[in-house]
Amino acid sequence: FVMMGWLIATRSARGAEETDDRPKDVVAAAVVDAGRVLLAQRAHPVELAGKWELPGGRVESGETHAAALVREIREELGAEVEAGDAVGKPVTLPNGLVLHAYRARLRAGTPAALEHLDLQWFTADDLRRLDLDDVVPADRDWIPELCIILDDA
Ligand code: DCP
Repeated sequence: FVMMGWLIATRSARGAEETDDRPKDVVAAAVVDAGRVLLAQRAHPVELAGKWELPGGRVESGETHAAALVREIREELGAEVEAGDAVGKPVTLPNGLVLHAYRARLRAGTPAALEHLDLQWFTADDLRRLDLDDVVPADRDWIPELCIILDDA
């Protein structure tokens, strides 16, 4: 009984983040179609709400980045994509999560804002005009490479 009490006490003393043994990787999709890239406006948390991001989410245990990207876009946008090459360099967040962006091609369906405030297609010129304050901080470094990708498209 003493042992059980100790177990319960140490488990509940730990924060939720320390007991989170999921992979630290987050994947984000640069869906490019007709010379434009799809950005999604975050609904949460408050500090990121209203800011544009490449849609995506956390990789699950045993899942490849490509599979996570396909799953997240299906869940968040209701569309089917195929994952492609990496975009830019991975970005490490202060909380230890590591973000990886990949190009993605639409296979089926029309993206819809199922979990975001809004979706918008951006040309390279639209991206250059975009105020970086309106972009999720971690995604800002990817904007120049996205412009190059769109200029080449
Ligand atoms: N993130 C980011 N830029 C992106 C995508 C994600 O900075 N283009 C960050 C925001 C969060 C973390 O990555 O800190 C996880 O993103 P989401 O909340 O979108 O992912 P999930 O829905 O998978 O997270 P959870 O399962 O924790 O709810």
